[in-house]
Amino acid sequence: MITFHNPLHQGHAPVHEFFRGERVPCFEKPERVDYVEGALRTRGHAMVAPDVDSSAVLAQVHAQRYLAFLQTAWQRWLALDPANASVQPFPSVWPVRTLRSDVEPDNFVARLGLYSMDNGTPMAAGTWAAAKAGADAAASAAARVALGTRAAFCCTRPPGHHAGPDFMGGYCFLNNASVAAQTLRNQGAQRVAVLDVDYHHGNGTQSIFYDRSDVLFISMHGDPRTEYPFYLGHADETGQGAGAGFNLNLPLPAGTSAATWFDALEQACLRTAEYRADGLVISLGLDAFEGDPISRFALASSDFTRLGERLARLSLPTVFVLEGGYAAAELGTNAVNVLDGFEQV
Ligand code: Q9C
Ligand code: ZN
Repeated sequence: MITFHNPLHQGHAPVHEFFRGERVPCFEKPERVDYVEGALRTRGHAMVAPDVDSSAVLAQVHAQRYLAFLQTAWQRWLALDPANASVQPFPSVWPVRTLRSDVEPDNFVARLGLYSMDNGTPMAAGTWAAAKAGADAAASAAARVALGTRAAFCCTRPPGHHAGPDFMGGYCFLNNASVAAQTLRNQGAQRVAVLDVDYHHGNGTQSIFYDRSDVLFISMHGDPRTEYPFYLGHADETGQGAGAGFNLNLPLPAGTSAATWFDALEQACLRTAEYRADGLVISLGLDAFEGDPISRFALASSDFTRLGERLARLSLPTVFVLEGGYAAAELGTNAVNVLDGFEQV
């Protein structure tokens, strides 16, 4: 399957994140994509550089002031103190209920809080460049599919599905799956389904399309009562306004078996067919894997082949976008199993 890779992903290499108050090494690390690229090469998949500038479509799915913040964040961080070059910025204050989010504070760390949902999304010097090149790869994959290629894979990090219209979170900065879906729409698709199979609810993608009927969002994920992102992803979130009925959440308890997971996938596929989608975006998180260090589903590597086979049977132009998955050494096998399963049907 033609794969658009991210030539700048290694520039996004924060060192640590927080876990229970302690600094721990980042789970979302460059080796993840190195493993996927290695497996793509070994198993004969073509890899090409992005050939589309996503700037215009980014402005359709993200707020302009958020994009401006992200693009200049590292410069502003260094302007506070040149020694910050070797320090990771983290937010420490957030505009929760009753506080104002319409006024951008001048203070950099306050602004970081305004544009963050958590303290789990560290930045580094190359974060903007990496995130932007990833969005370019997503736009490129979607544009290729819009031109008639059956399917394409956007192999990128940082991931995207937790990033909302105007905030980062969950290791995500720019919502690559939304960029892909919006690109399909811009290039002629009437109804695009986004199916998110990452272990974590795709809160950002849900929010971006929540009031729209031209993009159906479906997510199968760990129940937010116990799993990140905690504050979105319940079954009663079905869309609003014109988007009423075009959002489907399938939360599953932590510990859910592969058999039950595939029952949920069946529901997701039936809804996609009923919607009469003419384009499909898969938010391909691989953290439903039994070996994932921060997630609690139980898919085996062979189940990813089965996932690809089932998705192929939808017979839709399909864009795969890499999301999470933290069992780094197994990511290559699991990602390429999905693609090969898809292509074998
Ligand atoms: N220290 C994606 O899979 N919490 N994001 C991790 C472990 C955040 C996952 C806690 C999980 C975010 C794209
Ligand atoms: Zn995830």
